[in-house]
Amino acid sequence: MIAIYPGSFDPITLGHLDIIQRGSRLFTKVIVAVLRNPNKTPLFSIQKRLEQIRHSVEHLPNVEADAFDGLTVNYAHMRGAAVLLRGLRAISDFEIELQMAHINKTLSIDIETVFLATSNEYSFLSSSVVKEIARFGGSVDHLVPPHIALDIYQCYAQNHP
Ligand code: COD
Repeated sequence: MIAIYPGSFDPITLGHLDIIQRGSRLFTKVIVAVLRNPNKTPLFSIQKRLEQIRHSVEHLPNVEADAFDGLTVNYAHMRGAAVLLRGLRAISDFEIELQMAHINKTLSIDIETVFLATSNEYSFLSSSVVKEIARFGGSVDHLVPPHIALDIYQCYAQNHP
């Protein structure tokens, strides 16, 4: 069974990677799908995010990364996926995720959303937190893979010479 793991991944964190790694043991294939979102100004381009994800999942043969536009359920149909994989960190996630799962169900009855609870050590972790720490000069070495930490430091060094 193929699962889509959709998100912004700006950038991908160890919390996301934990969900991907665990998902890769449950499904025959996991497609990490990055939304091309014209309403957001990301830190990293789609190409860069795909590169970061691909480098981070090199050791997982049944995981791939791709970009998509429009509705996630349409993309899932196009890729032959029956599951949307999502991560849950806290009650605040639950409200948003439940609403999204219900909306997606109204759009496509045959696609199920499967939630994995965050691992304890990543329950506080988000891409926004990573960016905020780095923006104020803190270390993100314990929150993202080393190659992504370098990208982030480089990005903020360029923005704040
Ligand atoms: N531990 C566990 N899970 C985590 C962690 C962590 N530390 N950090 C993030 N996650 C989970 C999130 O809960 C989420 O499930 C997933 O990882 C991705 O997170 P993000 O923040 O990168 O991505 P989102 O949540 O902003 O992505 C939203 C979508 C792009 C999936 C959504 O907006 C979407 O489907 N848009 C397309 C339009 C559409 O289909 N709309 C209808 C549905 S609303």
